[in-house]
Amino acid sequence: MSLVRTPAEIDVDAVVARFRELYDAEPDGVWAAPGRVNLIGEHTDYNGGFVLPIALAQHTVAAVRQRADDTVRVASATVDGGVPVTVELPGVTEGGEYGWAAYPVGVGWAAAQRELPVTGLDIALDSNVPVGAGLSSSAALSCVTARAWSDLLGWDLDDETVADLGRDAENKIAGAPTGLMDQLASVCGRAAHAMQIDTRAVTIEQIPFDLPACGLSLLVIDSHTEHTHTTGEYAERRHSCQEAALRLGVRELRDVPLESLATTLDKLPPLLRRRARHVVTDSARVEQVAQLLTSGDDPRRIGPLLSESHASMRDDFEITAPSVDALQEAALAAGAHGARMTGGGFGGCVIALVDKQQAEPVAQACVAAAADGGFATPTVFEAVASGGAARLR
Ligand code: GAF
Repeated sequence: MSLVRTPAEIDVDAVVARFRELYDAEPDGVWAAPGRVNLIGEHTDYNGGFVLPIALAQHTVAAVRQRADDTVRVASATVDGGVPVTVELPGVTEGGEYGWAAYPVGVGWAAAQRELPVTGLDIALDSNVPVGAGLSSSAALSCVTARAWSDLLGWDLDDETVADLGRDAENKIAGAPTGLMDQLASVCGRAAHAMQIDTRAVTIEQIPFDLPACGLSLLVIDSHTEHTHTTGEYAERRHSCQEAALRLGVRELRDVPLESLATTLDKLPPLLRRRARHVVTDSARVEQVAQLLTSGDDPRRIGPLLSESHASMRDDFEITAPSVDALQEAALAAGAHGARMTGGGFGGCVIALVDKQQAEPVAQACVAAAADGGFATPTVFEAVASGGAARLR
């Protein structure tokens, strides 16, 4: 039996049927927004640097109806046994406790802050984006809500602002101090493309990324070591980067030149030196990977840069985990052209660039390595670069 498994599709009719059952009404429409994997450029987004994500085929689907009042009712097939959570929008404040509902209601809060017209919503959700795996299930949730609210109330926003509503929900209402990469990837994804994002300018270059056409696969190997960005480690890394920039007298680590990196970083104490070195070199690797992909070169050539990025996250930024390191090493030993952890870290997924025929042996090697190390059995699927948040019906 194959170890590389395609996650089950979301049954959109079933989401609509569930909406009718819960709210005794028809939804006004159905929207979807994807999770993402980041090819390279980790923890660079809140330093003004570059990132290179793709939107996944795995997504969150929302059947939504506009209400005449300020109440949001939101139910998910994947949490709380599908029971709706009810939140009154005028009572939503920074620092409030809303559990997972913080992501959808936070979007309403963020829209109100921008003085956009906001009403309540009834929402029924389902998702096949793995939760706690570093694949941006939270961005899929906030962005599907932002897209639906925007369409229903005619907000007429550009994609970057829709993504920013999702980021505000995550930062201010869910309490996770993230950058903007995940929400931009979820809103702006394009099939068979990767997005080179300049996170300072907030500009996106869509780069052709059609691996199947080159006989390649991008495997996502989920370690099942759960992570979250609402705990202290992510915030601590962000704080270290700000501290390093301050000591170096630059606005953000983006402004540290790569050419004189070693001498510039000598001014920092060892820990901050390592943190800054990761950010500056990983942002530079994004540009190198993007350059290789746009030059029409063989995409296999990006492999070593992916693996270098992993080493940098492991040794300098210290955000990998033993289970994740074991999977990365196993994938390389089994013939992957390159492999790295993707996402915020402290667990989550490894991505591995493999020749199509190596997909199964690499998956097998990862399962065996996890067993040897006493780690959870990983699950493996193939990442397919897909479209961003959109109305389905
Ligand atoms: C998480 C965050 F949400 C992103 O903004 C980014 O910082 C990423 O970790 C690390 O690259 O996904």
